[in-house]
Amino acid sequence: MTETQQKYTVTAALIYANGPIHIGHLAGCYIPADIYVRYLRSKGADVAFISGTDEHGVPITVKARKEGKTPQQVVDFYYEQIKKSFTDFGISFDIYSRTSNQSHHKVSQEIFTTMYNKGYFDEEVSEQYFDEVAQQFLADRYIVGECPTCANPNAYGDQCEKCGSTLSPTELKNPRSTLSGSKPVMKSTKNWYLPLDRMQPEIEKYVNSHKEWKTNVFGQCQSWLKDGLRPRAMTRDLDWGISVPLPDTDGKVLYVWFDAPIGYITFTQEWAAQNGKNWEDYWKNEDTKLVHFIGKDNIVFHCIIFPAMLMAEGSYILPDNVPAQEFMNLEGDKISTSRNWAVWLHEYLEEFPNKQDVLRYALSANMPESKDNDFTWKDFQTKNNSELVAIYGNFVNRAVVLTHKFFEGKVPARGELTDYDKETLATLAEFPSKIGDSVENYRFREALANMMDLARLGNKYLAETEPWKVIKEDPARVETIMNIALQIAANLAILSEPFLPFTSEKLRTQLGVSSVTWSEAGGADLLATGTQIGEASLLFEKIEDDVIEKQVKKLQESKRLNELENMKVPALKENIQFDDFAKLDIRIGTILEAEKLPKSDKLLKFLIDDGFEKRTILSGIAKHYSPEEMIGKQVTFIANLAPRKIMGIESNGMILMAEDRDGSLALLQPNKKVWNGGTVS
Ligand code: B3M
Ligand code: ZN
Repeated sequence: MTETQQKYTVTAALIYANGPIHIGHLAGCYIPADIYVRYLRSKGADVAFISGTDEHGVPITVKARKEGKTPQQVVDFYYEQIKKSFTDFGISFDIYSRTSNQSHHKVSQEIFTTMYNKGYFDEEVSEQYFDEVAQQFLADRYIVGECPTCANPNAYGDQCEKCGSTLSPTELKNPRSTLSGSKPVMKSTKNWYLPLDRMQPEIEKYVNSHKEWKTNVFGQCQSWLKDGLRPRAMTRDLDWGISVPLPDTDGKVLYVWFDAPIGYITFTQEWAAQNGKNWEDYWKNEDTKLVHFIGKDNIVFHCIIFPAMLMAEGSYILPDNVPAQEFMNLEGDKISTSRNWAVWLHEYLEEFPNKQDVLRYALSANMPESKDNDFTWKDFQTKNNSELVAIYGNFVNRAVVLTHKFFEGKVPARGELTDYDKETLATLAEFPSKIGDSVENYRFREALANMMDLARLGNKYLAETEPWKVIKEDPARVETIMNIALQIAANLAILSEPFLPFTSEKLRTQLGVSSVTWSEAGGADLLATGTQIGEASLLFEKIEDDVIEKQVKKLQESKRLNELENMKVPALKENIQFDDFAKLDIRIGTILEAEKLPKSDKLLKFLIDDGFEKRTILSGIAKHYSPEEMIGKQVTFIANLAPRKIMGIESNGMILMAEDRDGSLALLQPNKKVWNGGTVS
């Protein structure tokens, strides 16, 4: 089989359709997958790039409950939104489908049945947590408790998001139901288990035959294997999901991690049917390479559980590689949907229309390949201004503008070459394989840096040959120089396509380069002499400080609002007896005079008509109320608080205020005017 015919099935994780997508998703899975696929296509490989939404499981039902919608309404909404974001950012899936499709239910049930008939499931009655208030078994994310590994008090029943360990509900300490908050009880139920323990030797052999996997991936598999695999239930007591294709299984569905990866298969079938292909070529042919792009939290499912399912079923190829990424943080903090600490793709596009490539670039340059990484707006700005504008954009612009200036926009002929020209062309020739090697080995940051080195080569070439000076004495020499510069630009248009597809397209249109064939790149004849090139158009534009500051402020504000929303009311004080309360003399009075204390920014001094006489009370509310607005107001105050001297003034009582969650104060007033000196009880 020649290299150009190699078949690839490349998948990108099926994200839960329970929220919009953010930069962490792009950087952690979809951009690397898209770079890889665009590169493979450019090399002439036969690729099926498959993805879609995961529409089952507890994450969906939890969201539905929270929003007061049905699970179907939730997935219908987010499927469309997520799909649109991917299209907007140029993620070039061949199909983007969904696991709630009937076709997928059918395929999942068939695979389950095949495994069942081959005796691959152990039927087991076990005690599971049950919420008596909600009358429901508590699988996966319906239960939280303390993580046995890292003591995170909010670990889920299937996974601790803090330390990444995979859990089962019974391992949690102090479990509580996320439905009702109540303490769950044990109740027996029947489920079907995949005997990973018995399959361990086979799985171990498979994993060990892939020493080339990324260290983070291989390492995580080894630690699982070392701990010893345990049987894992492939069914759940839930009402949302794919029904279990066995008799008497009402109220049970397939485990979401059983059906979700099968989605890759279903969607390939859907795509093949729509495009006159044979899906089995992509899943049942030993020569096809199956590659799963995922985030690190999904490693065990793709490297151990799904391969075990495929082995059990028996007729499928196994994943050839699972290049998992670590996490992308945001401004030094973990991206979090619940805390609204994220840059959402649909919001980004509203604020930076047509700047998809800038985000793709910034995320690729910082891609969390081997460790978690951080996205900051400042770095985003630097990547744009000092790299895309100053290097890529600047080079292309100079090449195009000078060609128009000297040669009316026609590609001049290349004459005799100097040593420096030859050296430059030799360097140029190395780029396709250099970038390609990095991509093939899933080193995307390195690949991107190599691609930018090509733009640097172009800039250096123009800086050293100085066509703007040479034009006066030796116009023929400048023909050669501009020819070479334009050939570099044309190469850049092809070789940057996997990373910057929108820019590449603009540049190809500008230069008249029609194909993106990797094998044509590296040479100096991409542009024929005499070709008319288009006018220079700006590929990137500078992003100013105020634009970046606005984004940082927006993030901080959303964090602040979120903290407020999640704030807990202060704990209750100890009980007191009625007699204790009766000792307080609370009264109503009217403010006659109010003034600021000159040396304090907090205190206001009030003169109050308390029904007997006039009394002075100092109150620390100057930040919340002006003296003017207090005059004439009725207030509630403690009348028998022993006098206190504050800043040399005697205060006789205390005005009562309610404190809001953000610390602002509200005056407590009777809701109709009462007589001054009226008691409160
Ligand atoms: N839906 C988890 C996630 O969205 C899960 C991935 C499934 S991939 C088959 O991160
Ligand atoms: Zn933990």
